[in-house]
Amino acid sequence: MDIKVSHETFFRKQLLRKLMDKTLDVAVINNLFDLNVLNDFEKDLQDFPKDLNLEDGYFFPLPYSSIRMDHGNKQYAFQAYKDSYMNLSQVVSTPLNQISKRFIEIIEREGGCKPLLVFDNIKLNPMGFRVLFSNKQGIDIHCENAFLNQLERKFKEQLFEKVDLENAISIFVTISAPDIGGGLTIFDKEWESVKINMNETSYEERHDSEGAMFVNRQLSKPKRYKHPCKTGEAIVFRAAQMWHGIEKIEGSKERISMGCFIAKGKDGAYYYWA
Ligand SMILES: O=C(O)CCC(=O)C(=O)O
Repeated sequence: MDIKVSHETFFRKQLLRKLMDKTLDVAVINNLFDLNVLNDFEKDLQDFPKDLNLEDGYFFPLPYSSIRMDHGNKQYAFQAYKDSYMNLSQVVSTPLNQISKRFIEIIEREGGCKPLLVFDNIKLNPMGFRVLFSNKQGIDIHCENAFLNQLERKFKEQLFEKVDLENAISIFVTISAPDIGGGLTIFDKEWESVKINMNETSYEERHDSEGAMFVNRQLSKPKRYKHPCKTGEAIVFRAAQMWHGIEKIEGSKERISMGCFIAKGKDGAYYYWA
């Protein structure tokens, strides 16, 4: 399978439609953000809660894929998710929040998307930040569906009731690129035919950009689409289905990105969450 890529100047609803129809796999949007609004947020990072600590970086608020069975009962899982978002929305005036507000405006106005999860009528900021450490391994090779077997059951049911979760799209914008590395690799392997659960893979497999994860399971060596990391650029792609990863970060700078997921609702509207 050839990976279908387009280069765009704007984020549009029509683009989402093509990704959802699978007539397109990846869209790169040049300079989605005015680079000036990207300045001056790095010092804020100190104050933000590091909700999901990983070996190679941290995410905040908690991404949906981390609301696992080990969060205990339903109430606790929702509470963890909600608290994490409430913490972020309290730091309203920082540059990081300005950036996410601008991003949300783009997603809602240009993409016609609505927030998926509203708690107690409070519209929380459905945008996730991902900070990847320098000289570390980036983000594991995964597809979002490969976490579904670990999701807290009720939380998962709620998502499935509302949207076509298994065909969700990811959009992320790089707000600070590292000196070297941090590019996105997408493989020509899809969840529909390659169902490997994340908790059945090794760290080494998840960081082998040649595709050991597939070859070790008697699948063909994958074809890849690689896109370098560039500040201000956004990438929109079929993340729930297509296996992908973020390559090793080199040099002295962290890689910082911000993003969310978008899926078609059972009512035909597009919804976003992080
Ligand atoms: O670089 C990012 O922010 C995330 C890339 C990714 O793994 C995703 O969008 O699913």
